[in-house]
Amino acid sequence: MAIEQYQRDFIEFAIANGVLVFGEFTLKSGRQSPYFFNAGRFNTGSALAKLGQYYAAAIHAKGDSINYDVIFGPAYKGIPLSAATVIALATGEAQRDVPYSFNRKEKKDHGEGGNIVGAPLAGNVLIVDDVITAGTAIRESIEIINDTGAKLAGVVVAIDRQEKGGKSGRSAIQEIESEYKIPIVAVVALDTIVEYLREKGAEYATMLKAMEEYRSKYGATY
Ligand code: OMP
Repeated sequence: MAIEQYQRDFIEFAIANGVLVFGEFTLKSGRQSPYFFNAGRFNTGSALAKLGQYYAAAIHAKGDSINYDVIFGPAYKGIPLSAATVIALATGEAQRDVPYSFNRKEKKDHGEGGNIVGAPLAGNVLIVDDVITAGTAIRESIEIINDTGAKLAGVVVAIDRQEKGGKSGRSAIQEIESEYKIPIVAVVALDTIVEYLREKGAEYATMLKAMEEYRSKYGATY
């Protein structure tokens, strides 16, 4: 599998910030994972600025296949990610000033009504989130968009863990793409990380072995 230079850079950037870590982790799905991607650790101005550029580049790389008017960041982790992405879209190569919004998790009964904060959810909405494992979080976000009557344009995440989604052996992303007929874009996937570790050789040999074992247990079959 070929790994692109920007993906290598992104993995190194995530490792350097303690975002991509190796060890033993229990996931939301209950699976025991040898790695974890904690986007909350991109917690400085410069890290967030750079992260936004990776998301913008991933969207840009898809060209016309993603047609979006608004970006939506699901609470909580999607909020800074969507803000960083629209800043990068406005100031970077795309030079596009895109409206964005996010949801509140709590119901609000005073002031500005509704659970959506920011730009109105109208037209084609692109969801920006952190990670897809079994797809539960993304399905919840998709429901929020569908409830508003806006159209879902697609989803962009930093990492696709390429794990089996439901009953089929396909990945959660593949299942959601075919169910909702939308594109899902990820900066990197499990395969990219495995390939990166392989390139690094002895330094990451133990992690590589654990990652390959995990992939054979929970990885999607294509
Ligand atoms: P699913 O809802 O199973 O797709 O899991 C995705 C969510 O799990 C993310 O939005 C995170 O809250 C969390 N998560 C991570 O942040 N990083 C990981 O590497 C793995 C998970 C996870 O628990 O699966």
